[in-house]
Amino acid sequence: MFRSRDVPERSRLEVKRVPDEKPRPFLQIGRTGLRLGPKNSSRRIAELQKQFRAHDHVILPEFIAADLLPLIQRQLRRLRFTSSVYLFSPLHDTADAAPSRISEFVGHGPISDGLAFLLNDPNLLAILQRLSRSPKLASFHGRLYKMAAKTGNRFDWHTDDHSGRRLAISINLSPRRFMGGELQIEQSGGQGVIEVRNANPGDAIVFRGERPHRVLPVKGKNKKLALAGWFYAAQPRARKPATSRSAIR
Ligand SMILES: O=C(O)CCC(=O)C(=O)O
Repeated sequence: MFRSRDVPERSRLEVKRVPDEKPRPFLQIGRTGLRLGPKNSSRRIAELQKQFRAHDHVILPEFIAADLLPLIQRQLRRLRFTSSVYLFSPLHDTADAAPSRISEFVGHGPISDGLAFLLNDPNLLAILQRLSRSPKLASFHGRLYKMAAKTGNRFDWHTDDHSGRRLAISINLSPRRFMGGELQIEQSGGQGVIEVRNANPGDAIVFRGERPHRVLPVKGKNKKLALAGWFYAAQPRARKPATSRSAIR
């Protein structure tokens, strides 16, 4: 559980923006399954481990490879979205005293099951476990969400350190580049807030969900479509429904 003494006043923390870069893809899911960069894997994993330890996240460029992404995006067009609102207990600091609010449109369709299958690949779980130096990662569960400027949804500050969640991921599946929707993560030791964008469709951010984090609203006309979820210590049990849910389309 999140403890008040860990939390400096968030509004006073400096925000460091991680510049958009285009490093070579290393770990990818493509039409033929999981792909790991052919050369120097151990060196790349060591670099990623270092980055993860220092910054509480790593970016995996083109995590969904170019030969698979358009097929997924085609399926995403057929998704039915429902709106959900989750309320989290306040993170105990003076800047965020109100309950945190996660307001999202969640997509349901066969593609959700397909992506869940791909992200439960035991080899992927083992690599991410190594990269993040997590204890055993046994399964993945996530959901597809969309954010648009006109609906104004955002994820307020919250933590994901419950229900056996050990590691978080957010994969950008948007058909077009969007503005806003950045992920901010409060770093440990009062080091400030780091702001990350997985700007290119297919890119993923793997991050320490136990650190307080939030997603800023999307701006402009293009929406954000993402698969966000968690790697768990065990096979997840049946989940509770959201606190409010209504079909919108
Ligand atoms: O999609 C993201 O960037 C983060 C999502 C998130 O914070 C969550 O699902 O709890």
